[in-house]
Amino acid sequence: MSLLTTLTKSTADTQLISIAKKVLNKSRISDADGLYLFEHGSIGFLGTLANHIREEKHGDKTYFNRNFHIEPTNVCLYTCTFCSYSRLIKKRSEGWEYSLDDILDIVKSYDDKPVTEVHIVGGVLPQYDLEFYTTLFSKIKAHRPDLHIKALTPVEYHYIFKKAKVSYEEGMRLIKASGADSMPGGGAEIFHPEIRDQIAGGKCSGQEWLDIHRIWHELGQRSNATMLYGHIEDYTHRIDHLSKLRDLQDKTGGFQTFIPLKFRSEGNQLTHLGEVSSIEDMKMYAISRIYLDNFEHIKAYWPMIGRNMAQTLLSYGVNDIDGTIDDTTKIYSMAGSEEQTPALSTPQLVQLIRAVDRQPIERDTLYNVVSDFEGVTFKEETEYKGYMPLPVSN
Ligand code: V47
Ligand code: SF4
Repeated sequence: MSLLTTLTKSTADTQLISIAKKVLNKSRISDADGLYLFEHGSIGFLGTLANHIREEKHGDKTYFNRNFHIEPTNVCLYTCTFCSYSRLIKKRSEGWEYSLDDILDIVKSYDDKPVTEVHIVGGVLPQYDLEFYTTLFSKIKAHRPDLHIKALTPVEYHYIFKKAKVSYEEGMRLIKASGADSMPGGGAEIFHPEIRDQIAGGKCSGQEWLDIHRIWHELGQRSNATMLYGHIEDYTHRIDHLSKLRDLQDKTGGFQTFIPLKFRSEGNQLTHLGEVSSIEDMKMYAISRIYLDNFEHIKAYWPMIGRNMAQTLLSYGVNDIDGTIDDTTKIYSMAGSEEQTPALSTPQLVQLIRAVDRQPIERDTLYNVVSDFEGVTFKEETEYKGYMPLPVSN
């Protein structure tokens, strides 16, 4: 039975079928189609379509990398209402503020480990300025040239360039020259000012976020994109966000991965909203895969969504689950994620992917294959056997 026949049997909705036909004919869906999918697409319908695209692009290949995070500080000038991690300047004694040497010591502590990427992102504070970061990146590169530096978001860049009185173009050139290799997808939240002003007021606008990524791409560099969903936005804001990303990607082709980030509600000013259901998560990932036809990869970041859900999402358009992490990020454990000490060894990640009949591929940040684990088995005691019990927190 063809996929279209299967889909036609699953719904009597002719508009859904006409969207499916576009997808199967590799035509782009419109914003109105995207909205229709959010409003009327069943989880079975969306999953089938998204999985078809995922398997056409990547087969069963599921990517991860060996990485660690450094969060220079959790003290922040801004007061994003969804953020559980930051401490206001007036309460800075409750947080941490690493010096340049502290950060270099963390990098050095990985000297004997086969990691390929360091992900650096944190709060915004005056002492972490353009000079601090260019010095930091050049010292990391001098110490370990093969370590890919994925660092900072337009939120930090906008702030440090303004403070240094340099244009975005000049600032990004200096950042590139100092050794930063790529930019993570954070700080995007929801671009639409109606929502952004309420949840992330004061930091860079949606347009500024897009401008900084465009300039970075024009310098020949790659980056990721995210969207924070499941709080006060509605489906029109989500489509507006996806549409702006798709337009920029048409112009530059510089985005590698799109990462939907589910709002986690513990310990922030939006706790009263609670969290959206797993069904809503599956829809969000599937529609991202269907709508973003010019993005090669869709990532489920397991420390945020939880490892079990990350496995499920591999059938809803996802083909990447980020990396080993090594318990080096606090952003999601502080926001109530299931993953309170996020760290998975390479054998555990391989087993997690194999447990749902997908093919694990270790990649570097730019998706070059490091290992396909063909014929590699791991010792019994390190195996990840499907749905592992989650750590219990008290
Ligand atoms: O920008 C903060 C989000 C982002 C919460 O590019 C929250 O490979 C949900 O962007 N609930 C930072 N989300 C993390 C990020 C990221 C993570 C992993 C990989 C990559 C990549 C990028 O985290 C922030 C914000 O959107 N965030 N608090 C919260 N309570
Ligand atoms: Fe600061 Fe980032 Fe938290 Fe906003 S999300 S308060 S910019 S650390």
